[in-house]
Amino acid sequence: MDLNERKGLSRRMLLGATAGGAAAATAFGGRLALGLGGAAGVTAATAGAARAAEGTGTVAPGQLDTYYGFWSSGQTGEMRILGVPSMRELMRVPVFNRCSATGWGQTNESLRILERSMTDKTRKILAANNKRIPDNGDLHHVHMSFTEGKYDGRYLFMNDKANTRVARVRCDVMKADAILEVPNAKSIHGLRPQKWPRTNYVFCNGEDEAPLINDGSTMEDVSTYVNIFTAVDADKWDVAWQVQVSGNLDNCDADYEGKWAFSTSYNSEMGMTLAEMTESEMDHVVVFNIAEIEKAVAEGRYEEVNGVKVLDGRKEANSQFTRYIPVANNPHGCNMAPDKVHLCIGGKLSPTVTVLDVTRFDTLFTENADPRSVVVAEPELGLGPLHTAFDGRGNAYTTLFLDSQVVKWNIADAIRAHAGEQVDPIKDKIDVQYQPGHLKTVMGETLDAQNDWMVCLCKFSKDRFLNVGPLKPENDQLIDISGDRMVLVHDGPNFAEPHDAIAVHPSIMSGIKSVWDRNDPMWAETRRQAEADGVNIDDWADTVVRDGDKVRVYMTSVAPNFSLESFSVKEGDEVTVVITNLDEIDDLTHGFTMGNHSVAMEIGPQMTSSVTFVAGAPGVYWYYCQWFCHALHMEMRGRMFVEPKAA
Ligand code: K7E
Ligand code: CUA
Ligand code: CA
Repeated sequence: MDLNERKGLSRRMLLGATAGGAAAATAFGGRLALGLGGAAGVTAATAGAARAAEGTGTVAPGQLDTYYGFWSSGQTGEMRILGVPSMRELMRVPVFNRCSATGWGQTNESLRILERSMTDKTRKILAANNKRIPDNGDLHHVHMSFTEGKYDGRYLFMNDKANTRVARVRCDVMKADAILEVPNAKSIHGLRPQKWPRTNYVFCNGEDEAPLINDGSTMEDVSTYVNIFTAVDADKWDVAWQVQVSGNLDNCDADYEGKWAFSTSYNSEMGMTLAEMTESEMDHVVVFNIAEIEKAVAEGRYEEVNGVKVLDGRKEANSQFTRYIPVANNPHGCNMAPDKVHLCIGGKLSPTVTVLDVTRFDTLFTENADPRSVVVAEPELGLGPLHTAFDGRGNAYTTLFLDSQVVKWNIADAIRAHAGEQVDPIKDKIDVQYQPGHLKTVMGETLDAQNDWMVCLCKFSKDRFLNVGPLKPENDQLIDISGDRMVLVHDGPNFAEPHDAIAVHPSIMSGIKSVWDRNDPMWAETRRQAEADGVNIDDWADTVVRDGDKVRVYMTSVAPNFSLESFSVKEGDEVTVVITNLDEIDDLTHGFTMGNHSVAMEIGPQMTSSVTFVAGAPGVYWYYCQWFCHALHMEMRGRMFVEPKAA
C-alpha cells in the first residue's frame, strides 16, 4: 500500500497497516475486498453500561475482587496477579527476571531454582558473559494446573521464549519452585497443561527451528533443522519426552479427554525469511497422539538426544505419533472450547477461524483419512483473527488484530452455516484500543467457563492515557460479556508486555498462605548448611561461622531488630548472610539490604533467606531492613566491618 492510498484512513486502520508490516498490508486488501468496514460492529453501549455504572466493574475500597487474574508480563519476565474486575495490580511474582525488591535471582534459594536445570551450552555462554543465570525472560503464557478439566489451585506454569525455559509457580506461596531449560528445543512459545485426567504433562512448543545437533557445523543446510514439541513432567519438572515435527510450532492446547495435544504452525514451509515463511497457501495444525507416544516411550522406540527421549513425528516419518491438518497460511491461536469438542484455530492472515471436532481425531489415524474431514466450521470473522476465548453459553470471542475489534460468535451457528444453513454466526463486535492479542474470559479454558468478564489484552494504547513518553503502556481492557452485547468497562494500562492471562475464582485458591511454613522446602539446603554449622535457624540466632575465607552470618529478625547489630569480616571474604524472620504476623515482611554491595532480599514472616557476596573493600557498611515493618523500621539496621587484608 502506498502513501496516497493511506490518506483518509483512520488512525486505527493505519496502525493496523504499520504494526503488521507487509503481511498486514496484504490482509488490508482482503479486508476491503470483504467489505468489512472499520466501524462495522461498533457496540452501542447501552444494556451492559448500566452494570458498569452501578459500579460492578469497579470495586470499592476495602472490597475484594471476585476473581484472581494471573497475567504474563512478556519481556518483563515476571508473572503478575491482578484483581478482576477492579484490574488493580495485586502482586508481581519474579520468575525469569531479577527483582530488586525480593532479591529473586540473587538469594541462594532463588539461584538454586534458577540454576537447577541448565544445558552445558547455556552455562558456557553465561560464563563467557560473567553471568550465572540469564537476566531476562520473555514470559507469554501463564496457565494453571488442572484436575478433570478444571483449575485445581496447585501450580501455575509459564514459558520463557527468550531462553527456552519453562517455570512452575507454587500457588500456596506464589513463588517459582522449579525452572527448566528445555534441551534440544529452541524458544518455548505456546505452553499448555494437560487438562484430563489431571496435569501430568505441560506441553511446550519450540518456535524456532535449528539443527538437532546444533554444533556450529552449518547454518545453510536447513535440511538439518528440526522443530521440537516437548512434554514436561509437571510433577518432576523434567522432560518426559519430545517429538520432532515438520514445520515450526506456535501456540498449543490439549483436549478434555487426555488423548490429544495440538499445535499451530505458521512455518510449515521451514522458511528462514519472511517471504519464505508466508509462501504456502496452507500451513497446518499438528495433532499429537499421547497414547501412541507413551507406548513408544515405554517400548524404547526413541532416540536419546542430550539425555532426552526424542521421537520422530515428522511428516516423512509416517508415524502414528502425529497428524497434520492443513489450515490457512500462518495460523496463530489454538484454543480448545469448554464444550469438550471444538478446537478453534485463529487464521491470522486469513479472516477465518477454523473449527475442528477433536472427538473425531481418532479417524485421522486410520488409513487414507482426509485430514480436513475434522473441520466442522470456518467462519469469516474479520481481519487478523488471533486468539479465541469462550463463555459458558456456547459463544466464542476472537480478537481481530487488524480490525482492532473483538468478535463474538456462536460455535453451533458457525457449524450450521458451514453445513449450508442461512445463519450468521456473528453476534456482536466491539472496538478495542488497539491491536488485541490474547483475550480471556473467566475460567474460559476450563469446564467452569463463566459468562461474566472478558479481558482483552491490547498491544497499543496511544491516545487512551496521558502521554508518558515514546514508550507507552499496553492496554488491558475489561469487557462485560454478561449480556447479549459486549460492553467496555475499564481501560487498564500495563507495562511491557502482557500477552496472556487467566482469571480464577478465589474458591480455587483456598490453599494460599499468609505466613510461611518453617519447614518450607525453599530453604531446605540452607537449613542443612546451618545444621552442619551447629546453628538452629528456627530459634534466635546470632552466630558468625568462619570456614577458611568463607564466613556465614546467621541472624534473626523480629521487628524492629536484627539479632546482630554488627559483625566483622575480612576484605576478600565470601560472606553469606542467613536470616530467619521469626515474626509470625500476617504481612510482616522484613528485608535485608547491604549498602554498596548490590545486595537486597525479602524475608517474609517465618521465612529463611540467604545471600552470598564478597566483602570487596575495607570499611564500615550499614545494612538495613528495606521493607517497612514498624514505627522503628528506620532504626532496624546494623554494621558490617570489613577489616583490611593483612599486608
Ligand atoms: Cu499471540 Cu506469544 Cu500467545 Cu502474544 S502469543 S499475542
Ligand atoms: Cu524490618 Cu523494616
Ligand atoms: Ca506459512
